[in-house]
Amino acid sequence: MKLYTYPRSSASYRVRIALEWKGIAREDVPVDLASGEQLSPAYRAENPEARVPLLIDGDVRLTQALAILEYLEETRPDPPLLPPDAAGRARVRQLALIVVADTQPLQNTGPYEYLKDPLGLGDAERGRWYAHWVRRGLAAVEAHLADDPRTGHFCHGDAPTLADVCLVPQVANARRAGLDFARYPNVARVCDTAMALPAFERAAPEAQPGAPR
Ligand SMILES: N[C@@H](CCC(=O)N[C@@H](CS)C(=O)NCC(=O)O)C(=O)O
Repeated sequence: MKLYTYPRSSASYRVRIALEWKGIAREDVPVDLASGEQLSPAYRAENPEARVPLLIDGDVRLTQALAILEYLEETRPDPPLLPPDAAGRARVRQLALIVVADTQPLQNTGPYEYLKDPLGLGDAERGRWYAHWVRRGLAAVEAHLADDPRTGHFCHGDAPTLADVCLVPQVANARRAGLDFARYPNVARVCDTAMALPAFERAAPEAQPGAPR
């Protein structure tokens, strides 16, 4: 399998975690988001969305991390990243989507840069934007985790699921940005538990070749 990836891309990080968890070997193709390589004609020819991740599995080419995660789950179900019951799977997808659909897109590099040029926002205003939307997303996850007896060592029960796979990279971003986690004790707890697992460690940005220090 080939994964077009960037160390600090949280969407790529989700896919790296799932591949590591399921023991699937991969070849990484680095795409340097810091220099805007994703916007180059050469990369757009690979992925017209001009974003990472892109996964190639034989004849299958997939973008959108959640679609990739579901594909991996269906084609390599062991070890699972979704619970056995329909309501549990829906809860896991609900938690994952708070991150994937409602949080990460608002702090992603492309939109974040657009706030500066052409919209003209300074670093302080952009920082407020970032913190506002990430806090709102984390608060939503925190409320669900705190209120539900199905929360365990991880977001859903005592084994990692796609919810943890999506939450951990978002939390890593937020910690790098210096956000305070005192208001999100359950989020912090499940992420610390997950990050201590070897599969999650191997997928982390700092464990990737060429990762920025
Ligand atoms: N919805 C997509 C988001 C992909 C995405 O936003 N990737 C980011 C890195 S985490 C990216 O490539 N950003 C570069 C840009 O927006 O120019 C997914 O979940 O895969």
